[in-house]
Amino acid sequence: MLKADIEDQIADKLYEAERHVYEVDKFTEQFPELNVELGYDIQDKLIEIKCKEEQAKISGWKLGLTSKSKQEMMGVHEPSYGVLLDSMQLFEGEPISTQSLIHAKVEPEIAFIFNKEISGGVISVTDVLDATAYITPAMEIIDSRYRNFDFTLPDVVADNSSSSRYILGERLYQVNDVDLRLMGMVFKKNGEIIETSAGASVMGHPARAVAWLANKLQKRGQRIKPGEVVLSGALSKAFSIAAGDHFSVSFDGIGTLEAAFK
Ligand code: OOG
Repeated sequence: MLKADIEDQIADKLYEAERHVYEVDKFTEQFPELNVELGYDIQDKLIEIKCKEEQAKISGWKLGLTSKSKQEMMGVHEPSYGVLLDSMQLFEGEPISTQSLIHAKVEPEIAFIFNKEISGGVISVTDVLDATAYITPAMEIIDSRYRNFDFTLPDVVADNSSSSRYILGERLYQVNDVDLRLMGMVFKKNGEIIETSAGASVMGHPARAVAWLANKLQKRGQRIKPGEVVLSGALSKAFSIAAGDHFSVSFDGIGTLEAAFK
């Protein structure tokens, strides 16, 4: 077992790496006993530090590694989740500075916004859809604190599943008006199509990924609360960002979201 003070040290090292914009080596090499559950304990500690130091509040959750292309890209074969803080949210139309990012990448996602609590028993896709107030296009900016994005599942979980920033569309859509599985997606970089996909690339149905999250959270005594947002995971692989890049994601039926980097 890892000692609590080692968990504190890992959380601290990840926080400092983000704050001072540098990479660290994955911790499972030094501590082979670091497993996924301990990874989530470290994630909790990291979030506690960030909330305190940045006066931030939890705004929601993100899923990671929910699509085959992301799992293959990262060599990890199970999803993970992380916490979103209000300090991570950026807004469309404001160019995003890459200066405080280590080696960021961007991913197209579908965001769910909840108006009911999801809890009790085994949570299903229907429970998730019933509690969803709105959906909207999203982009997540991930920025692993690990050297060359090289990690195992416990490492990435400890690092809050590589969370860095997120942007949500500002038009909200009713979840019942669309078929999330068949919803087509076109992702463009600097005007060129770099990826096409559909909702079903995320665990067969993006709401299935959210149900997976809700069940996991329940086991750890946490839950998705009304008003919170959930990013349901990338529909494609992640793309590196450089200053001057412009990305846009369009989803069938729910519009386009754009992000410019400087
Ligand atoms: C882990 C986070 C991946 C997604 O949607 O698949 C993720 C990573 O690849 O660094 O957020």
